[in-house]
Amino acid sequence: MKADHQGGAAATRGRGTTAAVVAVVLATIAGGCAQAQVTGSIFDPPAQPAPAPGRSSHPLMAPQAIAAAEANFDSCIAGMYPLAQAKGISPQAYQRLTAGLTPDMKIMDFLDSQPEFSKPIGDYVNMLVSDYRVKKGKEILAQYKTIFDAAEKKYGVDRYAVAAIWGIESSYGSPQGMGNRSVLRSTATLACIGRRQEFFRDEFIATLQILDKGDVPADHLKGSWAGAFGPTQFMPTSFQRFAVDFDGDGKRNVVDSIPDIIASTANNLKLDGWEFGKTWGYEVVLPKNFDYRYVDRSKRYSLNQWASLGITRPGGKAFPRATDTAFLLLPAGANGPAFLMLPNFSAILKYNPADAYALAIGHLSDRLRGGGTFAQNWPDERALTRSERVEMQQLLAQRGYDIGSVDGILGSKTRVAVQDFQVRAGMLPDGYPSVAVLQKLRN
Ligand SMILES: [Ca+2]
Repeated sequence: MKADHQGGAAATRGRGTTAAVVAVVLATIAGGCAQAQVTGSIFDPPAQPAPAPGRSSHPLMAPQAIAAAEANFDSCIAGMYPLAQAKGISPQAYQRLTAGLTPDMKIMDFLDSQPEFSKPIGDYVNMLVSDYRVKKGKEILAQYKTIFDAAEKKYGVDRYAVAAIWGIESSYGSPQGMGNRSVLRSTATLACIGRRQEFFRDEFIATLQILDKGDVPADHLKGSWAGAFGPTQFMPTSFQRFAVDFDGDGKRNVVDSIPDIIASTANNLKLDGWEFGKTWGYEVVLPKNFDYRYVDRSKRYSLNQWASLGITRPGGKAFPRATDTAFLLLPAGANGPAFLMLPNFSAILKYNPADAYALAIGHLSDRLRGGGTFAQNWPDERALTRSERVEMQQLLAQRGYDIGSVDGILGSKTRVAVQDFQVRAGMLPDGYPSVAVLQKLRN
């Protein structure tokens, strides 16, 4: 699904409620992905005090701007009709579907919240790949075996990956995981108020199309504050691109129809580049004195080449298909597990561009297939808080590094800068923005 990260807690795709905290950390600390999609449920921060609107410095989030947009809501909705018309929605349908719509102002708090998450990344992965999800996922795979058989055959996507997405996104359709806000109201609100209006106009129109066609009954079209819905948390525009009718009733109902849910999610992964018969990645062990400058996702080598650098799998297992290319990822830095990531990891990242989230999906898929837990332990050290991430960027910028904008989102530029700084400071250059690196930068 498309990515559209604008920074801030509220802007990452990532959809299950249990995962609430994950995507922030993942996208900002470990992920470093320049883009991530807004989907919201992951960011409904139930334990967080709601921040005051206007906490970000964006002019459209200023209290006066929000109040003015709220007052203008009806005419904003009316003004979007041409966009709907271009998608074949009649004036009558538009009138009917938008009648009585009011903005959900609570969403502005979510949109602008920037919670401080500093749990270690391993905690998030462990939280996501819970014993419950492993057990429930195996049950789901057995219960819907014939559907998984058919979808796997048609779309060429590993059933365990589809089942893992289902599990990570919503704990297999738990009401809490799916969110309970009207998708139409949420997307209408975000299309007219706040700093993401342009992005959400498309989501709003896509939502109207779903309702106009009757793919999902209106009272079932509920989801996260940002409009992700159903057990695998489709955004409305992603639904339009990827959803399929797999039970043959003429509706693409990714909320109520198990065949449609499974096949649509498989179709999404397929169109995002899933290669059938291959895995997403391998946990690997690095040799002593490894040159950590290879930890760079732009360095893609064959598994053979990686093996020639002394990289092995835990237990000494061989790499199947040694010509597959992969990049080396150390999600928690040199003190944590290492992985060689294959192209299917990138396909999962398109579903949710947060490393730990994608790692959780990959790992859960392995667990569902019967695999074990990771061989290496996650380090106990905490991740940087948001203010520390900002400070790290400021300190790097002061030393002349180009780290992009100072926004607390540690992307690839920051990682490269950290790596270079580590080399100069005599540290292991794993590119990981650790507390130790920050302390060294302060000196
Ligand atoms: Ca259907």
